[in-house]
Amino acid sequence: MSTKATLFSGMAPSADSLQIGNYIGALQQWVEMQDTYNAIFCVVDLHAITVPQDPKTLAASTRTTAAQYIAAGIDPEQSILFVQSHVSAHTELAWILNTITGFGEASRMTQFKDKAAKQGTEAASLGLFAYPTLMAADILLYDATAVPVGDDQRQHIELTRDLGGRFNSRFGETFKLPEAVIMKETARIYDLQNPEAKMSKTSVSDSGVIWMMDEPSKTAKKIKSAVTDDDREIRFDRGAKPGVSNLLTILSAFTSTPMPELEASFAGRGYGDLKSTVADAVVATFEPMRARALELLSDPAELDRILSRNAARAEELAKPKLATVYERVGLLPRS
Ligand code: AQP
Repeated sequence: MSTKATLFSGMAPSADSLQIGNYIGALQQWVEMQDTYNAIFCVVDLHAITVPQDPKTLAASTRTTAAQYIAAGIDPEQSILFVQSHVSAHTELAWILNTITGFGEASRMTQFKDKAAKQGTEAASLGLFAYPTLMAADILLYDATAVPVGDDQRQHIELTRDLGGRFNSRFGETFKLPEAVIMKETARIYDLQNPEAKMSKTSVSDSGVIWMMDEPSKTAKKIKSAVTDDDREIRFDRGAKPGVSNLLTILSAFTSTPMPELEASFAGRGYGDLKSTVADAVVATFEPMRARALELLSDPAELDRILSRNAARAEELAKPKLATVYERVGLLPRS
């Protein structure tokens, strides 16, 4: 690999399509960053099984997520694009990190508290509790210093830095420590029907979620039915006008137009006009991506070959790092 810094990021295949928030908050920016970094993009299937999931659909969702990365512009010849469970060093390093993570330290992770609360704390698994140490392993294995994530992941990057630093001071300099690259402030996208709640792959209602794999007519219909307010003015104000602000955020991301310019261009125009403009912009971007993803999915054997080749590339980097870790910890090498 070159002298470029390494970037690692991933998304969980927790649904049969990514949603527009995943695109604006992550994927769109990954594509912009892949030339600047040695970029590694992972479909984190082992993270997806930390909450109840359907084993009948996981493999298909994993393929679809990978196809969507490629369809959005991730180049699997240039960047490394692979499936987490194909490289066993991730779980092996996660175990080592578990042994140097404090129980109290892990208990402070707010995402665990949020996700556990969704299922009822008693039902939360040990895997969900250990999610942040697996994520730390994902990052530290590759000496990734750039980790583009949403603001909700900041605490996990801090933990990764703490664990990497702790390992280095106990066992000798082994890992580079990452910096979180937090995505733009405006990048958070909210549910179309409930614009106070973050849009999620696992949102309860389908009508509030714009899926990248939805048919264009369905996408347009959902946007045209988005909740707004009784006022008539089009301006960005998350507190007073969450629905309108959400639509403006989407339009700003899809047209690369700064918010004040966008607001000025809608002066005197109505909500119907705003919704049609947003729908056109989203459809224009997603329609060709959906077509490309469907094309890739029509030949699963070829897609699997791409993923397998890329897993080998990832493994080439991960294996020697894991061997160093085992040696530093004092594990007896297998002869
Ligand atoms: N609504 C959103 N707005 C902006 N960014 C978002 N991301 C997710 N939702 C939004 C970003 O997408 C990446 C996805 O990471 P993930 O799949 O590991 O999990 P997540 O953040 O929990 O995503 P979801 O869609 O909400 O999935 P579920 O429902 O499975 O929990 C991250 O970089 C995130 O910031």
